Amino acid sequence: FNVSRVVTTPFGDQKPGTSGLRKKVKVFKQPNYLQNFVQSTFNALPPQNVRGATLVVSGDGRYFSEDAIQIITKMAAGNGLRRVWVGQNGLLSTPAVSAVIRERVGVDGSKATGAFILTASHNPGGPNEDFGIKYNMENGGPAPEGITDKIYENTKTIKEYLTADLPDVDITTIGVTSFSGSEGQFDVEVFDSASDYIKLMKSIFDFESIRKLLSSPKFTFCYDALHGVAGAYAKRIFVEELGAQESSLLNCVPKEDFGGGHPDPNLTYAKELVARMGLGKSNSEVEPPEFGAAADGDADRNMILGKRFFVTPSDSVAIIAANAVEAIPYFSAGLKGVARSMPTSAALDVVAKNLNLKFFEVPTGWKFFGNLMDAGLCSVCGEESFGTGSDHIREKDGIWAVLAWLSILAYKNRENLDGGKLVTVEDIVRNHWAAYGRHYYTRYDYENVDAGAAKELMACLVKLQSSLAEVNEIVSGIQSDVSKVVHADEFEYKDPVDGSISKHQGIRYLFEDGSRLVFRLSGTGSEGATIRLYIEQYEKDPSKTGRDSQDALAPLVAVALGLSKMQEFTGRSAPTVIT
Ligand code: VG1
Ligand code: CO
Repeated sequence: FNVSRVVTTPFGDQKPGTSGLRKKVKVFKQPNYLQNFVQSTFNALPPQNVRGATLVVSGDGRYFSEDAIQIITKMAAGNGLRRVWVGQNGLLSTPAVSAVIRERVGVDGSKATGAFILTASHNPGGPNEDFGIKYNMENGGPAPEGITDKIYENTKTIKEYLTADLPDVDITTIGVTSFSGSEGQFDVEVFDSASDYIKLMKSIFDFESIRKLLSSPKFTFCYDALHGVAGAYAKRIFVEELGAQESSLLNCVPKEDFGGGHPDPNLTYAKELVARMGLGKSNSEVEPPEFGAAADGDADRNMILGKRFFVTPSDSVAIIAANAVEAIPYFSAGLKGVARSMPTSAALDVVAKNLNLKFFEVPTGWKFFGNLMDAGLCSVCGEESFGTGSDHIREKDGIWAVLAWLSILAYKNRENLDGGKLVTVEDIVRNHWAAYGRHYYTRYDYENVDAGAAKELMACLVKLQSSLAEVNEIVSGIQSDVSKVVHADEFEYKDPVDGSISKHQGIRYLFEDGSRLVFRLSGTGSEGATIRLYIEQYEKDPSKTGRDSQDALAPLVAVALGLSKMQEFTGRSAPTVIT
């Protein structure tokens, strides 16, 4: 093949957000748009991660993925990479990409040094929806801010990109295709999307005990992939490996437009699962399953449900941490530490304190957990946004979280499956609250708000922080019975491993009784601004941990809306999504 230099001009809007670059497909389809970002990434990497290197390219299979894979493959050859690895049909979940970078050995003994993950995660897909691209490093984790800043700088000055005149490669068939260029050979290796990931899961969990649980007539199960890439793993893992019934899988055929749905596993968007679990409005006579779970488009998120019961993601990570050592073989030697993102509830903090574990609070986004894990400081971590994971890889992992819950259930029921009453998901959560107290928690999202208005709202909240007296006057004017604000700031994080500092990571109002209000602007949207409001209240008294969460939080919600003048700034009387 021959390599050519193509002249291009910069786009001004290629700043990576919380998790890569996400834009409407129409934006990505502009001539040279994707190429500019890919070349800017190659130019930002150390030379040894480009020349002669092995790159993984795959994603959640959304619309435009196949085109992108062909474009990136040609550019990889043009930039002197030695080989590209592609999951069959271009499918790899985000956690599987992380596992493949860390664990996979190619047919010729090669190892990967990085990946382009093609996904916009939980954002809808299709010609009129979102596409996205993100670069992951040698450790299997998202590029740190040092690299993403450099990529962005490069996108502002780019003048040319390199590409090879290769034919399109067949990504549907497993095998290696070789090409020779003036500087040597270039290979494209298409491999099975699931086998490396399954091997890793088997090394972490006791599949035999989970199989026993899933095959017990007492235990019923349901998994909804929302037509995302989790479908490429669900049948192999839950049905073939663990013996679940095929009818327990919902929407497990990956589709490029997610069947027209919004592949976000929460109570609003995972409608079918929510109804099946008896949480919908129309309560059918069919008895709901004991356990239900869903994933997002790229399968790094998870929602865990019990029969007519919702587990908040903040509780989920705390409960996994509290039970990991007993229930999951990978952790049997103990946890190195635990971590959560700042807006995630403090349920994990209480577990860390009780079990005497190292604890870290990082900004939103998985990239901040990676350094802690690489340094051996953290085993289990999570975010309130339905992200849970561990140091087995450097991404959050939706199927891992389900297997973790199934392991806990299998462990708690190890003597009950043949006789005795099943310990349910709800039992596990209520027992956890009784032991550790409960963190009532909710998040309000105001999506696609005018960007200027959102900025102003945030600026006002920052300004207000200079006078706690004024804040408390406003608070007591709205609700006389909530506790006092004792501290307010903009969250700033100093990475304990490399000392790097991340500023402006969200506005916090901390109350005397441990309650918190947090305001952030989303960094994953593709249109306008999304304001996220996080509301949390701690209840230690076991007699008061059984309340309905929206009831319990109503006074704090009123304070948050009043303090931020939400309606005044955004014109919205209600959030788009409540989780
Ligand atoms: C959101 C979540 C954050 C998560 C990120 C990526 O970011 O809040 O917790 O890490 O999405 O998840 P933001 O900036 O919109 O709040 V995913 O599954 O979209 O890769
Ligand atoms: Co995701």
